[in-house]
Amino acid sequence: MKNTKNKRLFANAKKVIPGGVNSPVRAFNAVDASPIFIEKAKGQYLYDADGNKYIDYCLSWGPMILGHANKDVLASVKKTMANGTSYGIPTELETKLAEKVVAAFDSIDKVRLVSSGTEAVMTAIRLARGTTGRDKIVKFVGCYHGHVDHMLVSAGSGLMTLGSPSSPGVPKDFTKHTILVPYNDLDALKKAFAKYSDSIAAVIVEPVAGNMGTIVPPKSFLKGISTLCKKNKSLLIFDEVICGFRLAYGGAQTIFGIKPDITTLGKIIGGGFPIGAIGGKAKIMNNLSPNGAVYQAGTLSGNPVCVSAGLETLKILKTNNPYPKLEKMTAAFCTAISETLTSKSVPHTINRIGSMFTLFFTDEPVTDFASAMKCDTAKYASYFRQMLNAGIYLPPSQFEANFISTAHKKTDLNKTIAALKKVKL
Ligand code: KE4
Repeated sequence: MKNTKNKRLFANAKKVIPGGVNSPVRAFNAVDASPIFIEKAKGQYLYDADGNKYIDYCLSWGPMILGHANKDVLASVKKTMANGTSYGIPTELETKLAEKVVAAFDSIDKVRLVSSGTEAVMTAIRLARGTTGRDKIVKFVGCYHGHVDHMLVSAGSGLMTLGSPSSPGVPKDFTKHTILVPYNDLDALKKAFAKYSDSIAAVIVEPVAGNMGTIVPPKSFLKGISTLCKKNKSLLIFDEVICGFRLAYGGAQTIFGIKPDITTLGKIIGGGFPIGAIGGKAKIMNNLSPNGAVYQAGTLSGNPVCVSAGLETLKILKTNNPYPKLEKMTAAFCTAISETLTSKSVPHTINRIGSMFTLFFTDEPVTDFASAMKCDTAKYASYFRQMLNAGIYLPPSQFEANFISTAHKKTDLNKTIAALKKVKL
């Protein structure tokens, strides 16, 4: 693959942007490569500055479930933009998007729109603390909920620890109320409740983890969290920023049949535009300002352009119900990936749910952060680079999820398997 212009653009970017990127993972450090710079994208394809074409399995980290530059989404955005792009004044469009989310999630009566998943999580946690009058938050090791200070915590030793900051710039005091528990470990969660029960405002969880790579927990894990929260009058927050409208039209909670108290959303509901959302029952959501005292605000919250893209995306998902086909296509694809690697005697495991999956280079099951960390990340990096050279764009980290869109065709998957057969691992 020609890479000269990509390299020049990266060198220029690094002069004026920290690390040359606006989000760290895009720098390709985890895969020991120099990033590509995209000039355009259409459907399942990306086209970089050197004219290389790629089949895209990262899909902007999840939002592009309909593929890039979907003609109906663009038409809807163009129509809205002709009337202006931001008013900072309510529009009916926001009500319509909230109505679609309410209709999709039994656990949601009301929705507040914001501009990113991080902002949604930040708001959800403040809302949980304001609603319960409690300070502690339980999160699971390996789950990522955006870069809000009190979620940037790293696990200490031991099964259940009070988080310590995982980033400079986060004062210890900001994480002293964050309790870390291993994912998929209900016993550790029980111990956390036993120790901190009446001070735990909420437990936040990715109902299907996407940030350790994909980890699909047993329903008993999620059910157990819900039971412990109810018993201790703590709130359950499902972070469905990835899962919402990805795994099903009603997200992971619809698949697992569990109703969280608060849900955070993002990515797909913006159709490729900046968005986030917090949803829950009215009795909780009404605590948000201006109804209630829990403050939250945003200049571009509910922006009509972003909302139009989200509305059209959800309309297409509801009308076409692509989920059974995405399930079938992705299942067959993962089987073919596994058969290919088995024929090459490459140790691996694949975790998948619907059109979300991760190929882990390990011979053990990946069920939590500790097992994910046993993966051969050097092998993943080599796999990434070789597949990139073959015109296949994968997430530039072992600890992310791959996605299939409604634009992907069988021929794309076959081309990908053909490229995988040639990879040397
Ligand atoms: P944003 O602030 O990036 O919109 O959303 C934060 C967030 C919250 N919750 C979950 C479960 C998430 O996965 C994310 C962000 N996802 C990452 C990729 N796994 C975004 C990619 C990046 O950081 O560049």
